[in-house]
Amino acid sequence: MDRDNNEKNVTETTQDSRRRFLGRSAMLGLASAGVAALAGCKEEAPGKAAPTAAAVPNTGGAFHEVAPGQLDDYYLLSSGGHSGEARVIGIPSGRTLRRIPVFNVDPMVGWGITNESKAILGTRPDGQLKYLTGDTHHVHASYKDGTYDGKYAWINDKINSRMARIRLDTMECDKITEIPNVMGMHGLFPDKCDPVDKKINYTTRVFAGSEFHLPQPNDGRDLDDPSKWYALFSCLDAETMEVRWQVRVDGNMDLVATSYDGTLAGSNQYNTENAADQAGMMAAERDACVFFNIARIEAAVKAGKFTHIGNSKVPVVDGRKVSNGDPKTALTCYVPVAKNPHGVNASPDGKYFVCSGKLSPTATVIDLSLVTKWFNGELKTERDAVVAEPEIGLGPLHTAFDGKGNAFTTLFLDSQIVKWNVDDAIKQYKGDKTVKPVRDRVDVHYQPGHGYISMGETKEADGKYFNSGNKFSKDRFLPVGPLHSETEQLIDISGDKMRIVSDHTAYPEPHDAIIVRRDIIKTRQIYNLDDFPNKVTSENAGIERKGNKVHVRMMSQAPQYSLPVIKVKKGDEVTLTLTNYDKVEDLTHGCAIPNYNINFIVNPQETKSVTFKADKPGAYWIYCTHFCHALHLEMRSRFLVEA
Ligand code: K7E
Ligand code: RUQ
Ligand code: CUA
Ligand code: CA
Repeated sequence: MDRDNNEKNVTETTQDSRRRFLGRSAMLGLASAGVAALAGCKEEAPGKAAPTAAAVPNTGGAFHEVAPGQLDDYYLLSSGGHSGEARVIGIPSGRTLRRIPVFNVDPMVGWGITNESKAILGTRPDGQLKYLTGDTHHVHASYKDGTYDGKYAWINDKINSRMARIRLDTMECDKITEIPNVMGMHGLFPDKCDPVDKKINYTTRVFAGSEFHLPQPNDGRDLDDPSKWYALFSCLDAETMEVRWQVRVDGNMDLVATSYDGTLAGSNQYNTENAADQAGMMAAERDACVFFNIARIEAAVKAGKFTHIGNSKVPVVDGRKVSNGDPKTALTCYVPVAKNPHGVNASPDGKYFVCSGKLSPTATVIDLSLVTKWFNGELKTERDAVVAEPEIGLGPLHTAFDGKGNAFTTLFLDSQIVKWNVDDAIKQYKGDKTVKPVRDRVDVHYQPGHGYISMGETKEADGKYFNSGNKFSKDRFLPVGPLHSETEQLIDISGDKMRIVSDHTAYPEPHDAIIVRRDIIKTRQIYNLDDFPNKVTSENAGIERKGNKVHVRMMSQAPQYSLPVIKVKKGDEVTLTLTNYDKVEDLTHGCAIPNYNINFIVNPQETKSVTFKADKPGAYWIYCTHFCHALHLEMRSRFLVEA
């Protein structure tokens, strides 16, 4: 389908496009059915690494199908957009395995209801949650030796500028940090090793950009003078999640990428104009990718060359161009890239960052060794670090890599994924007119945002699957009212030609995700009783009163709670702590108290607590919400509130 046709697609009737796509998929169906019959259904042993591209036939076969009872090859860890959550999906099946509440409230888990989750989310002085909203876009996991170590993933909240961490052994959020002095915290990326101490070949920092510039401090000053506002780049400690330092920049920051050698982090900037309106943000012909020299920034912080903003204790160093004129001491380097870029991605060979043009039909390839040369005073201009700028199509957003020298970029306006060869793009940029970097294009349905490849953000990029996260599904699924599901399309990229192998629905609206080989993630089967300092034991179980504070300590073991009756007085402040003594994997119990807005689960050997005011006299049946036993419905306890 050519570009004109595609453009028209966006507005043509459902009837027309439906017919066209039925035709297409019928052909695809025939092709794959034939080869599937010859090749049989390919299955892999659990824990085995994905097969190499050479072993996978390009022209069909059902290798992406996961038969009943079979396990997926990969975990896809996805953001959930303004649902505020994270999601875990099996690839290639597309089956949803888990939804992880992060910035949202989730009554299934009790996230935002239990004391433990409220402590992570943050509360106001009256004990209510500080925020009820979140907007997650980017998920990236911790590294060791240039690949995932399966320990953590980080996810952003663009609305309230928070960074959350998810433990990958329990798939639960364990820390959230609100970043000071920034708004629109969007891109994030962990580092992959230390720039100075080469023994640290794993993640110890997480970087965050910020999209919106602000009066500093944002306390009501300078409201009418946006020219004084600015944005900050932040570095968090991967373990403590504390903000270590911030860098003041010119312009804004969108997404973030890091180099494999730990020396550089970079962020694409679409508002180098520092404009406060849309026309202003599109004024310049070129914007930039700003690079941060991590070792120099940390040396500057150590040497005390920083300031503070308002009440924040975080050291802030100056990364503006005016203060960084000499490359040999500069903390930042602004490499000009095509207009209003969206996305910056690091190639798995460690050599390049690619920024997409968004308002330019090009991708800009930056050679990291040349950025380092610039910082050493050995490169004439920042722009000389650009080694290619191939024309790839309209509305390029995000780029992923197959580990075989090819880049795959989502084209939002063209509704396509374009595959292009990085080395050929570089040759073309040098003047070789015979090479054509673009290798293949495939229509996706429709308007792709993020695209990502199995293990594509690691040195183990395996070039097997590309997931296209499409922003509009239009006619792909049964209509469900004015709000449509989104489409996630899985594309087999193991051969020369891309091939869409399945459509999956997505509840709006996931943005970025990563696809992690399943042998990397090792989840716990049950919790450890002793990890919970407030665990209930046979010694402390029961009801303890101190004035009008009542502490109820209860245990659960299928199909019973340890206390059949709990009696309190109206006006008491009740804390209910529940420890699940079941040891069987997945033998979870729920705990709901009607009319009191209490609902949470306790997994095997886990402890959780809730605190609330017993302000309604009467009898309330505490009941188990999570089907646990043949006598699950009988698993109840009387909560009696005396008038
Ligand atoms: Cu990563 Cu959606 Cu936040 Cu692009 S952004 S699509
Ligand atoms: S009852 S196992 Cu809730 Cu209809 Cu069901
Ligand atoms: Cu315990 Cu259901
Ligand atoms: Ca711009």
